[in-house]
Amino acid sequence: MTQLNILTLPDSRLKTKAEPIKVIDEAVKQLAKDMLETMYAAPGIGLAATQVDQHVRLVVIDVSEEKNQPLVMVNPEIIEKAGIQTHEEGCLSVPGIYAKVKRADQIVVSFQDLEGNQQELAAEDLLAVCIQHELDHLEGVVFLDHLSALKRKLAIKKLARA
Ligand code: GNR
Ligand code: NI
Repeated sequence: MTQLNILTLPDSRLKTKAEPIKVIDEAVKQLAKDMLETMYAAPGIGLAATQVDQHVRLVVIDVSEEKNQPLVMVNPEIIEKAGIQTHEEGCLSVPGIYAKVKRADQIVVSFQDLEGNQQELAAEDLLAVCIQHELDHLEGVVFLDHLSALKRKLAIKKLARA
């Protein structure tokens, strides 16, 4: 069991843009495993490598009730988006803060699995929210960045008080 340290705001490393993964080697596989353990322990429904200070394009997700459907995405890219949904979001890197965010309702994401096979996944509802939230982290973006300046300011104040 390896639980990784999760960066929290206002840590500026959360603003780092992640680099593509060129080779899926043992280190990448170990990082994915450690990220899954860290996500389940948190607990959370997703985790991006950025949040554990590894600036590579790797995310792990499990939105299932039973926590038995891990998804590992290497170099994920959203290739289609449709509709709009509003969902209350939280983030392990922004503890204790929750806010409604508007995102696409249906997406198609293309990625490589840990065997290097190219995959495409169509997602909607919470899974689509989570994928978009995790891909944002790889760009150095957190959900607060989607809020109005006023709401963001209030959230950051609340975070600072805690
Ligand atoms: O655990 C998490 N829950 C969550 C709820 C609504 C929208 C997005 C998320 S992702 C979050 C874990 C996290 O911070 N991933 O980056
Ligand atoms: Ni997050």
